[in-house]
Amino acid sequence: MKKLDIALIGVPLDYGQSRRGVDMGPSAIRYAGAIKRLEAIGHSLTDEGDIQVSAIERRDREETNLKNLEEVVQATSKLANKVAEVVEKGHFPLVLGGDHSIAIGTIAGLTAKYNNLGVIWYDAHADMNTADTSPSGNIHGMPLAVTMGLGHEKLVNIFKDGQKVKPENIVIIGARSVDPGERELIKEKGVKVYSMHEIDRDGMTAVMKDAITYLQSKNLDGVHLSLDLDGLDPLYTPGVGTPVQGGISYRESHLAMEMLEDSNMITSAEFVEVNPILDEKNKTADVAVGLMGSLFGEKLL
Ligand code: HAR
Ligand code: MN
Ligand code: MN
Ligand code: MN
Repeated sequence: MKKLDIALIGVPLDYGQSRRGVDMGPSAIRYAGAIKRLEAIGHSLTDEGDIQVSAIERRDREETNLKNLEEVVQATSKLANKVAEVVEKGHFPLVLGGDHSIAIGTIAGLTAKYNNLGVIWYDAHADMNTADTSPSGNIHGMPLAVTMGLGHEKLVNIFKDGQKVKPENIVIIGARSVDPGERELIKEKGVKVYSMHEIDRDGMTAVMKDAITYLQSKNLDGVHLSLDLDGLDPLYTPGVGTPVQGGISYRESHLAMEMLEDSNMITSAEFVEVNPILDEKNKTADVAVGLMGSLFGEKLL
């Protein structure tokens, strides 16, 4: 693989959901050796540190069912600016979460460089709720809808107004917990979904080949990988806030990363939802770093 200038950006945000601890994800992933691992492959890496996340003290909070909306808007806006800055310098952004609401900022910032961006959403969930369909009010269940231009205007208009990615440029892999409103939106917008059913039936090799061919047909100028560690089975990644049984295996996930590396299409990535409080001896962060190894060109032999 060609040598990259990777810019590592931590986002210690846990306001997009209701279980504390995922804000320690960036530390856990750094502790698991992300930097050394990527440098050993031959890439050069700059640690840009963490985006500042703060609780907002104000009385005039807008009436909304979205939890911690102001905090998420502020943190993701800062992240979008940072991602835009590094991507314009020619670096490969590697963003460490934090809960999955951070993808709103990452993807918004990427539009500074990419005009026809593709997104691979590796996740047990579709994350395509809006305020109207969300069963929880948790913003980490909404980033993919926001990216398509649907949802609260404060989220949709981060960095620049409106839609950031076309629905037909999105591929979801690993879905097995999809809410009724999300299911409707998937159909209505024509989002490509490889659920656990397709992975079981056809195998990960066929699924990834198909996903890659699909995205290659879209004339994209970049592809972002948004990897939620709950896409894997909780057997391998127990340290996540919303585990769902029956997920993608460890080996299938490595294979998927290796096939993406072979495709040469990935231009940015993020690893989210690592919660060290819920984890077993940093196992989930270790898996995240291992997958980064495969994605960035580590070879077994
Ligand atoms: N679909 C549910 C909701 O919107 C659960 C979402 C959980 N999301 C994540 N990210 N962990 O994938 O509340
Ligand atoms: Mn916190
Ligand atoms: Mn997610
Ligand atoms: Mn998820």
